[in-house]
Amino acid sequence: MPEAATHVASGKVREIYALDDERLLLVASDRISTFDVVLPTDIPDKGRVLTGLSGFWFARTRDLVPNHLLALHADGRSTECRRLEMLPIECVVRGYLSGSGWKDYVATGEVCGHRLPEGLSESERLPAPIFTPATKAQTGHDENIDRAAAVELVGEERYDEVERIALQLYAFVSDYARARGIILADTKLEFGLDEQGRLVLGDEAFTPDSSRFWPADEYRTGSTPPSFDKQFVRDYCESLGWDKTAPGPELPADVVDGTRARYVEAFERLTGLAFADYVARPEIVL
Ligand code: PZK
Repeated sequence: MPEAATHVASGKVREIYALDDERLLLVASDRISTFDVVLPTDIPDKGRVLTGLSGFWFARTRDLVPNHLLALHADGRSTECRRLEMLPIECVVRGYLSGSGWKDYVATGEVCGHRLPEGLSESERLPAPIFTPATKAQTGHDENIDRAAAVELVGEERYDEVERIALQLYAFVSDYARARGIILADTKLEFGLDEQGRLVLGDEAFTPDSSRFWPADEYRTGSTPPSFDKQFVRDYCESLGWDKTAPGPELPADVVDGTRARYVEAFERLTGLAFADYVARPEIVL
């Protein structure tokens, strides 16, 4: 990292630094969170896998929407990005009924104002993907909101634009992943505006941390399908009877190795590239 870079923000597993007025440095760590708690044990190369996947999707979706990526650094885990004015909503697209979408459906029959058919099961594929915005909570959990609440935050024209673009992005990536045996159940996107007020895709995109990836051959409804990347960690944590409050448990070597292998497998299946080649030359994803 350059000496002069000043720290701007911390996510649970990522950091942002300012390079200058126009550019940010995003650094993806190897930290992993489960049940909303960051664990004390790193997963080697996790930050590289997420950075490489994000770059891969940014390169393949630029004709749908411009994105903030300026450069992928040789370390494979840090990127230079355009500084944007971020929109104050999380842009979630759901193709399957899971997580908070499932909870809201059970309670109300709706998700973010989308009335859904009766009798759907947990993890069921939706008749069509839906755009389900959420507020950006500073602390605690994002709150799902309906169209009217999101329009209050970004305006009607911008809302219609992010909904249309987010659904197009989901359709492109979910088709791509499905052809490689991976279901993209849902995904969270963040958009910003450039100096001209044009919509730009920011943050990370279509990574295991921002999306639910399920192995297609293990997919079933009626429960939560195994997570492509974090299932070993979740199973291990459940086996301990840990109460899911901080601090989380340290992970044994076999759980670390198995989880690292799952991240690398997700990268290789989705991109068709050898992860070792990415580590040697990160720009191959672009
Ligand atoms: C920005 N975040 C959330 C992400 C963190 C925090 N291109 C951009 N321009 C301006 N601001 C942001 C971005 C991006 N991306 C995103 N906070 C600010 C966030 C990753 C790590 F610590």
